[in-house]
Amino acid sequence: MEENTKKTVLSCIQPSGALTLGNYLGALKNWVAMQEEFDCTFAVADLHAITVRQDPQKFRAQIYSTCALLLALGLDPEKSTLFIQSHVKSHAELMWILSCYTQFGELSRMTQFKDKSAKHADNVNLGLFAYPTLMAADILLYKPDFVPVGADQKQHLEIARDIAIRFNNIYGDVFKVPEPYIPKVGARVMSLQEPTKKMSKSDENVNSWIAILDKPEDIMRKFKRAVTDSEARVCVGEGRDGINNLIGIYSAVTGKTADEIALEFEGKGYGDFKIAVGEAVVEELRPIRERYDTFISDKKQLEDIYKQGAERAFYTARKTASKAMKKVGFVL
Ligand code: ATP
Ligand code: LTN
Repeated sequence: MEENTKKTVLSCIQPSGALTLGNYLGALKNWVAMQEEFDCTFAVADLHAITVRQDPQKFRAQIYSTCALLLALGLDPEKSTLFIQSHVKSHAELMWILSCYTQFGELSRMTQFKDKSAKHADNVNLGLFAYPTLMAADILLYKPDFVPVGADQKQHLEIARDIAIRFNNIYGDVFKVPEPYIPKVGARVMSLQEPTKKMSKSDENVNSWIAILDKPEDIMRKFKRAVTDSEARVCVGEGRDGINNLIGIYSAVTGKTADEIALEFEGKGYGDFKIAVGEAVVEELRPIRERYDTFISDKKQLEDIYKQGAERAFYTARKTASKAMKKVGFVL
């Protein structure tokens, strides 16, 4: 009974590399918290990940690893639906339909497309361009009330909303128009080496990002090397990107406010502060790493979980995809 009254949530993450502290604080930590209050569906977006080249063996390992990590973080298959995107065929199916209701112009304006096509100039493929339409299909299939994403994905969510509204205007009430759910604290974690850029697992400089599964000594080393400024005062300030970022991370992990942090480190140098941030992050991630080891070593259990998840997801997705196709005029 209670289930029916809960608001619904949908989000996905790409298995495109080692997940970072940015992914964790900006997105995943929130997913875990949300499953208490909402009826949640979460997917590993493998279809999205092949918009850039993947080595098949590494890719397969990363898909398993992402599933195990989501479970280690605390996603509970009893409470939430957890599945692999490509296992539910409706995503690719609805994407094609929606692509006929997505305009070339609106996709051309996407910041991520501009960034990624500059970065992979030798492979500016149709999938990379159409990426937001697949994301719209992911979302609209499940009629969620909220879609938690980091700030960098807001533009894509806007397109999903625009497509839904456009489709509904023609065919009636088919899709729910979802709301973004962007966490306030730790919403954007920046690179430890170039703090004006977001922390990204595809950054070639490994010292610029922390992986959730990094060893404690690597985490400490990366924080000690983090770029700051010459002011040597632990407090938030305009243009002090490095220190602002470290304060943001410390705040997201400990729950302390920026003012409390400034007070705690009054009269102390950056060296002490960096060690404190490193230690707080190590302790936050330690239990996750331990649980990950258990999940990744039991393939059978992992398989049972994602297969059951796909069955549950397909039940909802199939209904929405069929409704959309019927409205367009397909013979079903
Ligand atoms: P890539 O570096 O390959 O572009 P990514 O690290 O941005 O990938 P995604 O799979 O695109 O990872 O993002 C997964 C989720 O994590 C998204 O909701 C995104 O907004 C969030 N996220 C990614 N990086 C950060 C960051 N530095 N700070 C906060 N949230 C982030
Ligand atoms: N593009 C997203 C991943 C993603 C997603 C989604 C997020 C794919 N489909 C649907 C929310 C809802 C990203 O985080 N890079």
